[in-house]
Amino acid sequence: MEEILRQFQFEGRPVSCERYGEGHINRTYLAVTDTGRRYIVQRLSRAAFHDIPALMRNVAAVTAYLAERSGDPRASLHLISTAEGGFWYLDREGEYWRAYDFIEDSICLQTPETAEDFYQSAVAFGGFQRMLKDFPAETLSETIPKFHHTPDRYRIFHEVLQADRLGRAASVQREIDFVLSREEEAGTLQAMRESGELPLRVTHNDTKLNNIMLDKKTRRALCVIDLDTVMPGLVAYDFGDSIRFGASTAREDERDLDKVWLDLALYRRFAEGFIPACGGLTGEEIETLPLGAKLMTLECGLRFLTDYLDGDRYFSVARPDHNLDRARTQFKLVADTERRRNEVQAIARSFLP
Ligand code: ADP
Ligand code: GN1
Ligand code: MG
Repeated sequence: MEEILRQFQFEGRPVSCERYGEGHINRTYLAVTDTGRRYIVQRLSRAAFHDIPALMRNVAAVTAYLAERSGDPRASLHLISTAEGGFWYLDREGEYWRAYDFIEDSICLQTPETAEDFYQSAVAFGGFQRMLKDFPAETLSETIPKFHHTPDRYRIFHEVLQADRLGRAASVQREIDFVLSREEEAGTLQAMRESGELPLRVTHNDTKLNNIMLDKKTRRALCVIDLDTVMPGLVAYDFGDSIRFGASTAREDERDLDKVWLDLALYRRFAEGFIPACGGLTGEEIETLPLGAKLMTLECGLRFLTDYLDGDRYFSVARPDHNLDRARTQFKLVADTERRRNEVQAIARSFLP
C-alpha cells in the first residue's frame, strides 16, 4: 500500500490507511497523513469496469464541470493528482488506483434516519441531473455498456443459469421463477428508451443513499459521490435506484424478509425532493418514475441473483449467501410495489405539470 500512497500528491506523509465504507464495487481506503489531512483512496474494480482510463476521464470531466458551477468546495468530489500529473495510478499488478479529498464534517447513511435525510438525497440527485443538463453527453464513455438495459441483464442471467457453475440453481428455484415470470414486463423501459419516447439525459445511474454525503451539522445534502456510472440514461433509472435502496423499511441485505416493505411515506418524500429539483421533466417521464422504481429493483435483484449463481465475482460479499439475501430483499420489494401499484402511480401523477 505504501508504494501506492507514494504516487499521490497528498499534503503530508501518510501515517495510516484502512479499509473504509460499504460500497459493493471498488476497494475503498481512508488514508490519513501526518498533517491530519484525510483522503479516500480507491482500487477500481476490474470486474466491473473494462476501460478504467476512459472511466477516469469521465470522472475528471464531470467533477471539473461541477466544481466550476458550485461555490462550495465540499459540493463536488476533488481528485488528487499523481506525481506524473494524471488522476490514476496503474500498479505492477495491473490494478488502477485513484484518490479524492475526504469530504470532512459529513455523513454517509446506509438507511435514512429520517424522511428529511431521504428528501435531502432526492434534492441532491435531482439537482445533480439538472446541473448536468448542458454537459456534452457525447463526450462521456459508456463505462459499463448496457448498464440499465434490463433485457440484456436477463440475457446474462440466462447464460449464467445455464452454466450453473456452482450448482446453486436448484436451491433457488423460487427466486429464479420470480424473475422469469417478470421477464416480459422487465423490457418495457428499455423499449421506451429505444423508441425515443423518453429523452436521454446525463444520469448518475447508481443513486443509492450511500452515494451521497450529507453535512454533519445541517444534515443537508452536500455532495453526490460515486460518479463511475455517470452516463446518458433515463431519469427513471435515478429515481428508481434511489427508491429501491432508500424507500425500503430494511437494509438491502436484511435476512428477515418480514422486515422488508416499501415505505410509501418515504417514496412520496423522495418524489417531492427529486422531481422539482430535476426541473423540466416531461409528463411521460414523470409517469414512468414508478415503473423505473419497480424495474430498477427487479434488475438489481436479478443482478444479485446472477452474481450468486456465478460465484460472487462482481459484488463484494461479506458472507456466503450475501448476494442471495440481497436478491431476496429486492424481490420482496418488487412484490410489495406490485401490491401498491395504484398508490405509487398516484404519487407520481400528483406531480404532473
Ligand atoms: P463503490 O463504487 O464501491 O460504492 P464509492 O465511491 O461509493 O465506491 O465509495 C464507497 C464509500 O466510501 C462511500 O459510500 C462513502 O461512504 C465513502 N466515500 C467515498 N468517497 C468519499 C469522499 N470523497 N469523502 C468521504 N467519504 C467517501
Ligand atoms: C453497486 O458501487 P455501489 O456499491 O455504490 C452497483 C449498483 C448497484 C448497487 C447495489 C457499478 O453500487 O449498480 O445498484 O451496488 N454499482 C455498479 O447496492 O455496478
Ligand atoms: Mg458507492
